Amino acid sequence: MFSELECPLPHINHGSVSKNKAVLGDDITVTCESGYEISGATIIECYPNQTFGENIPSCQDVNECAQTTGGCAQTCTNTVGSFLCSCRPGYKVSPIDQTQCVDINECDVLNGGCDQKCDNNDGSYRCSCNEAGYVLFTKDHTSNYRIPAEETGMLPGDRFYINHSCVRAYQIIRQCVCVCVCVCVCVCACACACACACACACACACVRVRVRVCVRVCLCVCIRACVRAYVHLCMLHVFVVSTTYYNVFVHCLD
Ligand SMILES: [Ca+2]
Repeated sequence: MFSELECPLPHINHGSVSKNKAVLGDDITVTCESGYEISGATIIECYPNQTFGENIPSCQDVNECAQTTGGCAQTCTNTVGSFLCSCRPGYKVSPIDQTQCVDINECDVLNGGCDQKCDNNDGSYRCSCNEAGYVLFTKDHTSNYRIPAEETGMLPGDRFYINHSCVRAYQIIRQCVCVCVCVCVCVCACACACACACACACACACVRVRVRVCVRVCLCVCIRACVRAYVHLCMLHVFVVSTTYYNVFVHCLD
């Protein structure tokens, strides 16, 4: 009896062979696990030198994200032998279908970190201030409030949490200076009495700290003229000096 020449079966990482024994002339088929693809010949033969030759196939990882993003709705990450779907900030993987993403309602947890009002939206949320006299702290120095040196304003719990905190609105200081100038001019003529009355009223409208000077010149001119007229009345006197001529003269009276 001659023993058959056997070929030792190759070890294929992440793969397997179709037989548990191979003798001279046998063909075996190599298959890969899910998530891997074969590199090389699928079928190998047992040769007289009791090997399957030098070109033993191997199983290589399949990059599922390379095509159609692995079926992930948002982000696909390839792993060795598999892949993972993940979601952008503001979304989470759906518990029903792990390739899909659903919105996170941030307002459900600690009111989204908002001081006052929290509005959820698809992929995000928004804080706002609904109490009178308050505004949203959107950046350092909002309404004159400064972020302390030891904080960034970007973390929950910061004294002024950007886009979350509400601070009192900047107080507008109104300061107006009004100046009224009244000028009265009396013009009298002839020794008559003259009286002038002058009144000024100024109004300032200021925005924030601003000094606005309002000058109003009120010119009152009172002219009172007294005219004394002297009228000379003239009377014509005609006397008959003689019967032959007439003598005419003019006599003026006060
Ligand atoms: Ca949201």
